[in-house]
Amino acid sequence: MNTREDRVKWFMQDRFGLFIHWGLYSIPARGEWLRANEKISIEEYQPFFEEFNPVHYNPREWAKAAKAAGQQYAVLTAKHHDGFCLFDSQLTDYKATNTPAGRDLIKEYIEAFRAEGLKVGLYYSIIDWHHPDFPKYGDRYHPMRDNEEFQGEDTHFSNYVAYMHGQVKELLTNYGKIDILWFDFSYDDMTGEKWEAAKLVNMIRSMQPDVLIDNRLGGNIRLAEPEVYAGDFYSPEQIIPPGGIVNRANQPIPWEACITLNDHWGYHAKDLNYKSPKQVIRTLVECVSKGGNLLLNVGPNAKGEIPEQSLAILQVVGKWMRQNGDSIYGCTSSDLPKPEWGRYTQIGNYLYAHVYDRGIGPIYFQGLKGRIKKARLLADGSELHVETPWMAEQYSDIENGAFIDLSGAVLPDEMDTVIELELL
Ligand code: H79
Repeated sequence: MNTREDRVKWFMQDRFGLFIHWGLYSIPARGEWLRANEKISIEEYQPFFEEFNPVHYNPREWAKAAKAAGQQYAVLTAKHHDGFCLFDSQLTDYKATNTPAGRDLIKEYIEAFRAEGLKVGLYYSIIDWHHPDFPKYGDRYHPMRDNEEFQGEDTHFSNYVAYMHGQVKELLTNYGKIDILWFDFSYDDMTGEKWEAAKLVNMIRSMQPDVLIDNRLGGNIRLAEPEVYAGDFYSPEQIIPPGGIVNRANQPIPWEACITLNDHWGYHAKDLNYKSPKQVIRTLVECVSKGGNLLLNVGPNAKGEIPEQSLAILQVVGKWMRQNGDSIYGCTSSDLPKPEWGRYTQIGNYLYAHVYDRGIGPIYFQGLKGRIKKARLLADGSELHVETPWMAEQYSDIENGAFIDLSGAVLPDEMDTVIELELL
């Protein structure tokens, strides 16, 4: 029997993934929520469907950029809230195949990312602002929420549920193994059995027992209620849970923080509020230090290109990851308290000290007296020495601590210098 523990093994090992928000909304370039934010009707949105022609779509390049950044998996929007499908669904005409793009873009994504050795995930919005049987009037997120013409409209929500289940079935049938299904999202009474979530997940598990499913179908993952659709991992959005996440028995629950690089998921031409590479690296380290993953988002433009600002950040992160990946992959939180100068990640006997603030003199490790077998600078493997500073016996609070001399060490970068400590 396949358990969540089995399913999430690779996921907790890999730690770092690429989220990709891409669809018709990349043309107006005001983020993926523009239909709801600006109350844009289907008809007003139609020109983007007729124009969608991503002449520079080359998912092999996306995959190479992700791989070079140290990312091990990706999640692409097969369908976002606007209902537009990047895949060749037989259940709708509202798909990439019928735009000037003229083909199944999900198929190309999956083949490209697989070829680069990355795991592949699909984001699928259970919200759908295009399907005629998805309720419009009064739904607090729907673009047509205030239009009187839809008040009392007789929709048949069960048609939508059948459509949604049918599309999930297509995604699990036509592209080989899918590693993650990332559903988004439940709210108010649009939750759980309203989506026929138990039936949906039973179908998914019967088709692809190993696929990971997020926690947004409406169950409670902390309480595992109901177990069938509570989800394999928790999905904090634009936030890192301060102390990680545990269930009632105090056992850690797998989680993945999804975070944007600027302030939008979908391409936004004027949003240049990008995070720095240093912020991104420290965000990744923070996630791992609290037992979680980071799913870092890019929003390719209408031509199919990842914005150059995003590529530049990924490149710097990748350089750091090549030197310091051992402190990320397979690592998790340490039982030691958060140190003054940065953070810890750990795997078995290997403790990784992420030094953000070197300070003056030797660096101090509370509680590690006599426990350090070897210390090295992770970036270049050079040895560091445990020492006892001059007159240290007169300090008041160091009985259990150890000092490491960094004076001769070249600290390779200011973003996060990692010291690998092999513990006894
Ligand atoms: O797919 C991405 C988002 O489109 C979707 N989930 C991620 C992964 C999402 N973003 N926000 N939400 C779901 C929750 C809703 C937030 C809202 Fe709003 C606040 C909706 C209206 C106010 C954000 C701000 C969206 C429009 C304005």
